[in-house]
Amino acid sequence: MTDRLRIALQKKGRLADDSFALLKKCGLRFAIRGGGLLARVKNMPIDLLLVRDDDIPSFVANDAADIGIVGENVLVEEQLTSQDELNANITMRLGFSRCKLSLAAADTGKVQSVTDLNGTRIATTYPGVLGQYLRDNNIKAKLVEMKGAVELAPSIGIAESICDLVSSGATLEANGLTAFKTILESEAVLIQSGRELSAAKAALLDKLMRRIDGVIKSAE
Ligand code: PRT
Ligand code: ZN
Repeated sequence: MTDRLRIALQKKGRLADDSFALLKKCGLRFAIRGGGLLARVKNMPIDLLLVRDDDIPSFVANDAADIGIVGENVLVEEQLTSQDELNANITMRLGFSRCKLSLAAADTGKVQSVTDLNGTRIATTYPGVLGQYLRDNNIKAKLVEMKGAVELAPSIGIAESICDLVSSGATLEANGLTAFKTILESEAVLIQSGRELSAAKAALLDKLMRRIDGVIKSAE
């Protein structure tokens, strides 16, 4: 069993660059090259596992990584949809990649607010979070699960509204949609399982978390 601390990170995408930058500000020296799944930190016993963001919660839960950096939206979705209870929880909020998971619809359509959702179809890539919201609010609507391009669903006639991530709002606007309800606010988070780490790893993680905290505070 390796005694290097394993951190799962998004390889490429909206979380990747800020995750790398945060770790570099914490003093980790590493180089990300195309292709590889693994990057070794040169000056500390840490390995970076470079994966798709969707795989990060299960990597942490299943002991392929000790900690991970992922969007809270992805963690919560995994928690709500995984077969067994997911052994991965937030240990620190990181303050970047902020976005909202919002319900949105066309200004001209029949859905203008949450009260109009009963009996309609909602397109989403977040069936777990949306399903939970609908159950909690006693709304009976049909989920249309998509893998992407959710914002096109109303115009192609497969749903009356959508539930998707929003940051600037430009995508909604470009598709003639307006957000009418936020069901989850998200940011990048550090996640960890409930498993105990070796004393050496625990000490290193403690040091890393204090540095992350310092970096976040100095940016405020
Ligand atoms: O390849 P991989 O699976 O790793 O990446 P991915 O394509 O699944 O995810 P990626 O890189 O797009 O996003 C990673 C994480 O960034 C998300 O899980 C969120 O936590 C966070 N994030 C922050 C966002 C956004 N902002 C965001 N705006 N993720 C996606 N979007 C999309 C949104 O789905 C919509 O299509 O951007 C569009 C809306 O953006 P605006 O600015 O037009 O509102
Ligand atoms: Zn993804």
